[in-house]
Amino acid sequence: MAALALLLAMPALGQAPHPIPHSTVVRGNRDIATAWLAEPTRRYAHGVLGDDIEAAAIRVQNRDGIRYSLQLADDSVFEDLTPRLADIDGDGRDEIWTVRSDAVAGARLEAYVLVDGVLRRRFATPPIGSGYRWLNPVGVADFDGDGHREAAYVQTPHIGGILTVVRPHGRQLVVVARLRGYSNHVMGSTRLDLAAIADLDRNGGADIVLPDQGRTRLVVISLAGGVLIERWRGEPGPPVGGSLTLERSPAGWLARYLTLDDAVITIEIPVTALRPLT
Ligand SMILES: [Ca+2]
Ligand SMILES: [Ca+2]
Ligand SMILES: [Ca+2]
Repeated sequence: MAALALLLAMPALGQAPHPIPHSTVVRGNRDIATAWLAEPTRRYAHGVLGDDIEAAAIRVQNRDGIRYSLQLADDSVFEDLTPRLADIDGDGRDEIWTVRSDAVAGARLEAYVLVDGVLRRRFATPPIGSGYRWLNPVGVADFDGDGHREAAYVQTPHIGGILTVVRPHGRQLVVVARLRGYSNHVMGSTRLDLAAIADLDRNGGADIVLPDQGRTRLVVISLAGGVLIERWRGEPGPPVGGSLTLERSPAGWLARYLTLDDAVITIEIPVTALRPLT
């Protein structure tokens, strides 16, 4: 277990945030105005995110301009670039979603909250179990349409990626379903956005669009009946490098992504081509 130290709770006084290299400040529309990863460290020599610098702290600014910081007091790091804000438990407050790793147990998905002036860990998955094993978050949504949100990520996207959906149970994030054979990251890249979420067939459950393990085909995956089901697989194309987005089209959806050379590729996903969920 990591020991956590609360360092700061003070007015920002107009100071600019200083996120770690290759990362940005994320902006929220609930209780948290901005959040970012700070305090660069080289103490975890993995280097899959563009350099060997990771973060030792999360910083948050609330709606009143008060800044909070949580610093990892052990040898773990936030092996991530820009945290994500989402409200998985529906209490109207965002959790700050990020990835924490160490050399013994590898990565785990974690969610932090700002409650009563304290920034603290609220939810976490168990670690992968081996050092230098990473995961890349996909997002938070109600994937099966039961009215409760889940979180999704790809475990070990470089070496046999396992799409994993988890849900809160107490302070734990417990596995709902897994499906192997997908990737949402290129080793060494600073781009983390190779997956997208939308309710493609409007059945109330958010669907996941992401590349297969070779990143040459897009697939559509849905959660139904407690299992992940691949419902569509596109034709092979230039490998996905990042910036996957979805927008509606007359026949269904257009998935757009950038290749590693920054070419823009557009793939149509007709709604009628999705395998029905029976
Ligand atoms: Ca919440
Ligand atoms: Ca759900
Ligand atoms: Ca759906």
